[in-house]
Amino acid sequence: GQSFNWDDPFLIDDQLTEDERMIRDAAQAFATDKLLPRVESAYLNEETDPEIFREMGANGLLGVTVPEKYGCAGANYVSYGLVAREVERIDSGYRSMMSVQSSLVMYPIYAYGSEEQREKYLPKLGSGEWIGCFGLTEPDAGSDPAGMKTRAVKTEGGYVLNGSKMWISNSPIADVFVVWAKSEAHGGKVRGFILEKGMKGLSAPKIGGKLSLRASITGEIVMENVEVGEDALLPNVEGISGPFGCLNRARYGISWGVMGAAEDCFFRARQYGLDRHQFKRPLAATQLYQKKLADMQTEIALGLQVSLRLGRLFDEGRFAPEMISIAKRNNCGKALDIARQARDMHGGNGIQVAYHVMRHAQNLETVNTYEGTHDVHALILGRAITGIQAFA
Ligand code: TGC
Ligand code: FAD
Repeated sequence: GQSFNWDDPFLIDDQLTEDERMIRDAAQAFATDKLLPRVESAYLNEETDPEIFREMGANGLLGVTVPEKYGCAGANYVSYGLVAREVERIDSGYRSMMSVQSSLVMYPIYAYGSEEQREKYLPKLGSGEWIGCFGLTEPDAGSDPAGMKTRAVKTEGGYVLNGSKMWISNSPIADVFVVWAKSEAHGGKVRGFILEKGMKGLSAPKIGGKLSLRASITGEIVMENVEVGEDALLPNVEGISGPFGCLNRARYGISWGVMGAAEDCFFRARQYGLDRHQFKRPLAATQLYQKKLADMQTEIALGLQVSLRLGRLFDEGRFAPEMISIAKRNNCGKALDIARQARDMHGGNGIQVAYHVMRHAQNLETVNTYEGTHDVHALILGRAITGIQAFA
């Protein structure tokens, strides 16, 4: 018969191709060697090392689905998900840095950009020489991005942009800004623009004071009469479905990523329970402790299987946004529960940075909120189930 692997109950590893396993192993080695040694001090000091982008690029982890022609791996979506899982096993903030660059900056330039834009930006974003950010959310438009106020007005040679974006990952250190604005010349429809650091009127102040995702820098994007040429416009998409097309990819990656964070919490809680003795026996010998471990194992096994299925559907071009909502919403919610449980199971040590679990739990608060909150994804599904739109 088949033996049971407690850390891979349904043999996910078996369901991967040789190429996928190779990318997964490379990402795991990179994450363990380069990210894990930095994360405690990065988190405590709220410091983001921009060098990480260069290192991720050198290891082929940026824009993994972008074709080799642009200096990227040209791998499939399952591989992208596996990279997210390995990076987020260390920290959700590091995975954010990677997924914003890959899904929210490189993907729209690849999918909606001109050949000139692709050639100009993709190789440097893929190598990590340039850092990208994605500006959709605004102070008064979060769950409802269609309510954005940022405007692009046509001039003789291009556009003038005015507005402000809020909660933008990477923005204070970004070289390239993919920004979404309503364009009067296009009937008020949302259009995408590529802005560059140093443009007159463009600034990106850091947002301090975060108690979550502290290893990933977050900022605003402020645009005061920023003038761009016609070549800054992403020519091949119009309407709010443009940014949503990027979010689909990022949300899919997050569904894998959070399972990596959850696995780290599960593995650590298991080991802690075996090592720590109270009442003259290991914590892991108690029924309550074992039940918690069984719940973690179950939710991780189910969540990974859903992400893998979704990745296969992506690679066949057969995904629907609602499928992504199920995976993003459920995997984030379960990962957050698992991290909180693991924190509790570590007792007092659980509040220490050296034990990692509380950092994961704090990070997952953000991941449960960004890219569509847990409740917003419920409403997307509720609309699909009932045919009734409950947002507004
Ligand atoms: P709705 O009326 O539903 O649709 C308007 C148009 O958009 C199309 N569409 C989609 N297209 C592709 N993919 C999707 N997932 C799509 N969802 C909708 C739709 O077909 C329609 O097209 P058309 O041509 O008929 O006009 O749109 P709505 O304005 O009512 O939106 C509702 C809602 C709540 C679903 C949506 O606004 C939403 O998803 N809100 C959440 C916002 C969000 O996720 N923001 C994320 C910001 S980026 C971020 O957080 C990065 S974090 C860093 C990291 O990833 O690590
Ligand atoms: P709100 O939309 O105000 O929601 C507040 C609460 O109300 C939530 O519980 C929500 O579920 C609920 N709610 C809202 N509408 C409804 C409704 N109709 N019915 C019932 N409940 C509702 N954005 C980017 O564009 N780019 C980025 O790189 C980026 N990075 C981020 C990094 C971090 C660290 C964080 C925290 C956020 C980031 N975001 C980014 C923004 C993120 O996508 C938004 O925070 C998120 O979409 C929620 O919007 P909001 O914060 O305005 O909350």
